[in-house]
Amino acid sequence: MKVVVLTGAGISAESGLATFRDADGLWENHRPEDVATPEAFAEDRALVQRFYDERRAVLARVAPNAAHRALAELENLIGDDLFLVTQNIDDLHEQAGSRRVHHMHGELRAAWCVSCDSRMPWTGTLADEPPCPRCGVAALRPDVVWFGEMPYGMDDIHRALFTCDLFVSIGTSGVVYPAAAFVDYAIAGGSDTLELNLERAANSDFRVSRQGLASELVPAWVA
Ligand code: BJW
Repeated sequence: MKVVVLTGAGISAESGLATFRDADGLWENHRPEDVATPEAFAEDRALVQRFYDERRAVLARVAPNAAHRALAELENLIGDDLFLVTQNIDDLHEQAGSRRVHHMHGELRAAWCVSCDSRMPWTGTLADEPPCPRCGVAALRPDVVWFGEMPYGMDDIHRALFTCDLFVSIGTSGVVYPAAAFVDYAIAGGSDTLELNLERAANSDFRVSRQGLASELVPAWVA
């Protein structure tokens, strides 16, 4: 049975990473739509770099939870029949042992040089605008996907969605596209659908929807 799992910020909430749209989701009074855009980066690079520097610092202090571990176990059980796609830019799936993770919104621990188009690991701070180690131009930005930009790996994701038997959405509010439409693509391809989330998401076309903590619902579903 081919399974596509989509995860969002809610799966990392119990590890201590703030979600975007829950009560504590604002950052210095900025909505995600204010800092996660190319326009915000063009207007105030320091503000946006600080937003990601702080999140990188928090990521260094947290660990995966039972939901991440259950998905790593699922990969051990069904191997390539699992297609795990995350909107999250943290690496908690990898830290839990998942080996194939599709980061459709990029990765917090990666930088992208918009001058020479190279990508590189990044664990330090970007706020001091270091030059690119490859081309020497100061044009590094977080390797993440902002509003108005094309998410990564969409061809592979669409293929997986249209050919899966089960689509499972975990810890996402279902308001950000294209991920919010994945449930519709899966239904169009004939797949069954399941939602595991604290509350019913905005895109509630799921055949089954269970409400609760990811750390409880996901291990129970995998077992
Ligand atoms: C728990 C829990 C616990 C809490 N247990 N659950 C109409 C159609 C198509 C596109 C658009 C459209 N209208 C507008 C657009 C464009 C735009 C968009 O969607 N805007 C919306 C605001 C309407 N989309 C884009 O621009 C995207 N690009 C694009 O569309 O390109 C064109 C294209 C067309 C066709 C195909 C392909 C491409 C790009 C979107 C990029 C989003 N980027 C961000 C930032 C990434 C970097 C970073 O992390 O800083 O991605 S914004 C932010 O939102 C981040 C997240 O990945 C994303 C989703 O958030 P998520 O994960 O759902 O978090 P929350 O906080 O919203 O929800 C958490 C949920 O967890 C809640 O439900 C809680 O209840 C739950 N929860 N604790 C279980 N313990």
